[in-house]
Amino acid sequence: MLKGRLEDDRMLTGRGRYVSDWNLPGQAHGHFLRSDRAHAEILSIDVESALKHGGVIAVLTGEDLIDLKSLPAALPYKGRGGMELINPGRPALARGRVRFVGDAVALVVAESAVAAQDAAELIQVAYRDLPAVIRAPQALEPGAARVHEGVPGNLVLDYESGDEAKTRAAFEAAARVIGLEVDISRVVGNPMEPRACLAAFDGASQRYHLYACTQGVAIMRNQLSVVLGVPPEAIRVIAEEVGGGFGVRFNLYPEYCAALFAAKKLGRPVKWSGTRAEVFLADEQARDVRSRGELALDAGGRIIGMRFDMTANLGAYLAPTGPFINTMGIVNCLSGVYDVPAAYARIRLALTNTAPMAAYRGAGRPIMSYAIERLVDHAASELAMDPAQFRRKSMVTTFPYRIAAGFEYDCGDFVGVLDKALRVSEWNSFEKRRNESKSKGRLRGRGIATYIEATGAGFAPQDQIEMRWGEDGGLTLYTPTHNHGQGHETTFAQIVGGVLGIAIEKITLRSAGADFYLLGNATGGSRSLAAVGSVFLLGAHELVKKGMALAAEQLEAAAADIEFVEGHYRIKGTDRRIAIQQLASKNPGQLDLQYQNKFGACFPNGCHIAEVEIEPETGEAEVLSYVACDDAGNIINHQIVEGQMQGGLTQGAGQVFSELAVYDAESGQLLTGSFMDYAMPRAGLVNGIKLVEHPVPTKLNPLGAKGVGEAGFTGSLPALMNAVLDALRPAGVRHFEMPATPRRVWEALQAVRE
Ligand code: MCN
Repeated sequence: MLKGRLEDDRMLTGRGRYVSDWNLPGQAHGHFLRSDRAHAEILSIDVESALKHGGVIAVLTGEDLIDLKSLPAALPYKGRGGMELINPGRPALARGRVRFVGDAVALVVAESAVAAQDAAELIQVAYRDLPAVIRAPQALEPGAARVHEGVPGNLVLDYESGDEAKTRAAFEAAARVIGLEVDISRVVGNPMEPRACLAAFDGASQRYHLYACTQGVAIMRNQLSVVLGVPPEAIRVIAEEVGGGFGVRFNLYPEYCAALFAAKKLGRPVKWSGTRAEVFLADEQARDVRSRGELALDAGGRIIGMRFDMTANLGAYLAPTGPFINTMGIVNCLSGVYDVPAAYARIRLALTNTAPMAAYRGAGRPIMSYAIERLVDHAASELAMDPAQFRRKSMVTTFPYRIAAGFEYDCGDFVGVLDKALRVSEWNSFEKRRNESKSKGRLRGRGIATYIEATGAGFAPQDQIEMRWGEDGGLTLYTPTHNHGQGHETTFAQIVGGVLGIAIEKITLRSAGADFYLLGNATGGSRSLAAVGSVFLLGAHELVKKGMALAAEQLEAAAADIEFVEGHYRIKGTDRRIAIQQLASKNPGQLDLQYQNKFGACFPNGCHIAEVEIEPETGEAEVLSYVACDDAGNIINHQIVEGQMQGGLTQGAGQVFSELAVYDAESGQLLTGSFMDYAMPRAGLVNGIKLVEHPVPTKLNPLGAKGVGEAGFTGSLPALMNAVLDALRPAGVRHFEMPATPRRVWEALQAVRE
């Protein structure tokens, strides 16, 4: 069995080339001056002193960048009553107004990064402060301060999904209605590598070159083409190693546009390496949705209707994918794993004076799974029913199943997944463990959550791949996706190597883009394996076919007499054969292949069960066990999938137990702008992890695979919070919002004691 991943050796020995490792001759360095206030009119910007500072080459402000277009953000669908998304636009540098703390106001370009930073401090900006709005519900209140003049009531879209009237009728007919309001808290993605870029313009070819952190070069090139107003062919985007994406490296950012503009204007490459503080202030953030959910139940306790009323915080400007993530991204599995005849969701998308919001691991799906599974759990508790049995009553059992609003689930075994999770978690003996904890003065809770995801359908119409042979018989695979921790170099090589019968060490994976482009989707939506991996599978078979005629010529036989066995073309019934690598070496270029196809969404699902123990005197919670039973269809690499699940569920635990991005409600300052105030999860946070597979292969792609990259997060967010609530309920706590930090838990317990 393969030990580790192909990419590990390079990464662990410091041979990965991240964005800041790139340098170009004659490069200058950039530093961004950022707004220190949430909302203000820019009265004047005095750059005189900065320009006089040693080493400074230029200072650019929004007015200098007037020729750049707004960053794009659009939706292919409308909202309630045909409402169109309002995009107020986002300039690369603030123009006239700043709208959140961290909004880039000026770009200083100097001979060194230090000189650029020092000079930025000499820029005098005269502001006239304006009132700021921070949370979405407040932004939507009548009379709230407007973030953009062109967006009345700060509402960019009133979105709906499902059948409102049918759902209303289901609620009218219900024996009982149970509701719950929850906050899906705001988080900062925090990849290991802060954002960085190296921007250059080649006057001879009139082409822009951008080295940047990205989850896919093709999407960044297309978004840049809109802002720069040049065709995509005039832009080259290069990314080798990217230190984590987690969704917040999917979109184009304004800093990259400003740096490219400066590089062209100044005739010198411009390099910018952001800091952790800038990650907190100016990376896209995520979640921050308030959801009021309701279940309609029949007399037997079966769910007959589900509805949600949500407000989503989109930040100060629309991030390119922000509106999608906060509409379709949330509701596409609106009723979860449940067979609910009537479902409806309304989501109001509001602008606020905070950092723009878009994707973060799960991209909307954890919002839905959290809203559903907290609500379902609450209902079970209200009805004094076992939460697993309550869920089982309403689960989808026959496939294909079209949910009331959204996709058709092609296959699954939700009840089987639930039963396996119950068994492995020793569900039935929980009371014994709870009593043991009680005897030690601790509160033990058990949380269960089911989830289902529609993994990314993909924005691009096709996924193209290419395979090129080297002289040494090595094969290079080119892909539109980008590998930044998911292990694609290993799994894609396993797929292609398996078909071609060549050792995976002979296969290299590259993101297309450095010298040519492939049409296709970036890494996102946990679709790389199921969608692009499937194209590699079919492409590899196509490549074998392509070699038949060449092999026949080589072996001096009729093509019909050739077969392909274990990496060799062989004349049937003889031992005369030639290895595919040898054939490729002898015929340079002739066995290379470009291939394309498109595979859309599929539906990974699972049931997660966690047990937590809380020390009431300190409020500290410990995750004692975590069972994740997941249906990821056929699995290519079990070790990588385990890693993805562990990473995802620990990230979810981070949001449940410690992470929270807080803006001051009055001043709009980010109060959690560093790791001193924003606590990332650590490896020991979730103990006793047991990962159980329950594969139901899908026919939606030739691998029969479903995505796993985000599943851990989507399952763990509600499972862990349900466990916390289950521990706190017997002590009298009825309502509790994330994060379950010791202080907040202690305060909640204290409040009921009092
Ligand atoms: N895999 C498999 N069998 C399956 C499904 C997946 O062997 N049935 C393997 C794949 O081949 C791949 C890995 O598991 O090596 C994840 O595959 P997939 O579910 O297709 O997800 P993507 O590769 O598209 O990754 C994207 C997903 C997302 S959207 C986020 S966000 C995220 C995540 O992956 N960001 C990550 N995991 C991350 N992991 C790391 N280390 N860093 C990030 O930034």
